[in-house]
Amino acid sequence: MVQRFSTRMQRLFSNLPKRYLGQPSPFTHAHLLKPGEVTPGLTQTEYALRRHKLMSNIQKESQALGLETDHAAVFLSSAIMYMSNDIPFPFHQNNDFLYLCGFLEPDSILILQSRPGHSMPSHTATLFLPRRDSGRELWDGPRSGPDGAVALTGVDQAYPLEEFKDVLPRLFDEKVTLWYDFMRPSHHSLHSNFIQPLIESNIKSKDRIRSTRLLTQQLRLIKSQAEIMLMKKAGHISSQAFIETMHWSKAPVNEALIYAKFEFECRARGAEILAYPPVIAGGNRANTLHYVKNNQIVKPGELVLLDGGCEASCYVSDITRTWPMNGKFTAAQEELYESVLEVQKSCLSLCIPGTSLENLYSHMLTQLGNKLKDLGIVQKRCSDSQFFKAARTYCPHHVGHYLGMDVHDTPDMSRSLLLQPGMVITIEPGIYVPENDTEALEKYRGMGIRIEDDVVITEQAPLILSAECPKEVYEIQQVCLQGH
Ligand SMILES: [Mn+2]
Repeated sequence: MVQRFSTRMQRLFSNLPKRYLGQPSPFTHAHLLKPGEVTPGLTQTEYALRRHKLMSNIQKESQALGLETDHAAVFLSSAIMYMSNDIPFPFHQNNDFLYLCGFLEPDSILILQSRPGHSMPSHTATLFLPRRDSGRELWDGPRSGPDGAVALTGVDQAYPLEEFKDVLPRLFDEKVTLWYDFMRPSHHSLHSNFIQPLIESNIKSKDRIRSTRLLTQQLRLIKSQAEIMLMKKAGHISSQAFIETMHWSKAPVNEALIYAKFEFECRARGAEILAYPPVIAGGNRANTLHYVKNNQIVKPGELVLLDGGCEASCYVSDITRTWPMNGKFTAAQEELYESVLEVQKSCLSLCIPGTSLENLYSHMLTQLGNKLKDLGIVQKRCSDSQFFKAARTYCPHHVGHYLGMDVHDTPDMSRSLLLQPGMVITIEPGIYVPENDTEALEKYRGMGIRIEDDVVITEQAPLILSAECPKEVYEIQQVCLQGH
């Protein structure tokens, strides 16, 4: 099968139009893509295997349900979002759609159809996409068109979007189960123009519409070797950006400037965009967990918490570091910081197959409870359950989440799932002591500390994707004061 794919791939590459497509191609962007790659680091073969696995899982599920129908899985791209009239936001593709075909244009549909007379996972992959239009391309840039899309992505066939309306009714005329994310369609107008009317006019067939949410997330949960290489790249870029930002930042400084510096350092290293609006919180503002205003002055002697990460080649990183703005921790800052760091390392050492994010969360709360007792933040005479409760008060968020193409990746996958090699998670304990917390020792008030790393589960020791990013007290002080 691999031979068949690679021969086909070579043929398709040689057919690649020698013109700009709607996204980088190995012909136009040889600095980003090797021959046979659809997006950087991911080949046509890898995308074809993803579709093959999806159809194989659909087959298993339909067998379990006793469905004796043909199958069609439909995935919508994202739509362009507008900031104001005619002014688009940077386009971001729907990641389920992207995962299955690597196509980066808006207003497109991927359909995977079982082949009548053939057993699954054998299927036909078809893209419907915006037709070439010199008027629109003058404004928005080149489009791939059906020929470019087939040659680049390796799907079986592609047609202009308007032809989709001719295909869709057939899905219900014939005996077909439609697999489609009807609860959260990623493209409102494609959904309401094409698919919603069909679903509504076929009420009796509702049992023939099944969600793809869990199916795609189950695949995306376990990363391939190629995906882990891309996540390593994202972790490397973000870690280097942290080092540069830590070294450069001197108080007093506006959080906005730290934001700009961090984003610059990520993009200068090849990241396309930041993965999410970063939190850059000086002093007590670190106690606002989603502080993204980033517009206040960080004063000398204060800690700054930076929760940020880049997106590079469609994969993200998510790192948090907390460091002292004048380069040296005060005694109280160091006590609190070392406590969080010890808990974080303890959680990291447990990131092995067979445990779960929920188990790690319980472990974090127990460890944090002990630290709160040792630090004197919670009265020593409390009971164990009170320490546990205090840990939840001083760390109101979870220990971590799955990571991948999205920051909060595969959100419908339970945190009770046993970790397996190929899963990627974050580990991010924190202690937050608001300045108005009169219960806490005064010296700790107004500090919020979180330390977050990205971790690949392997058969052996966990692989820390953000390992280059300093977190020991002496390392941080060295980077801040002396450079690197
Ligand atoms: Mn996170």
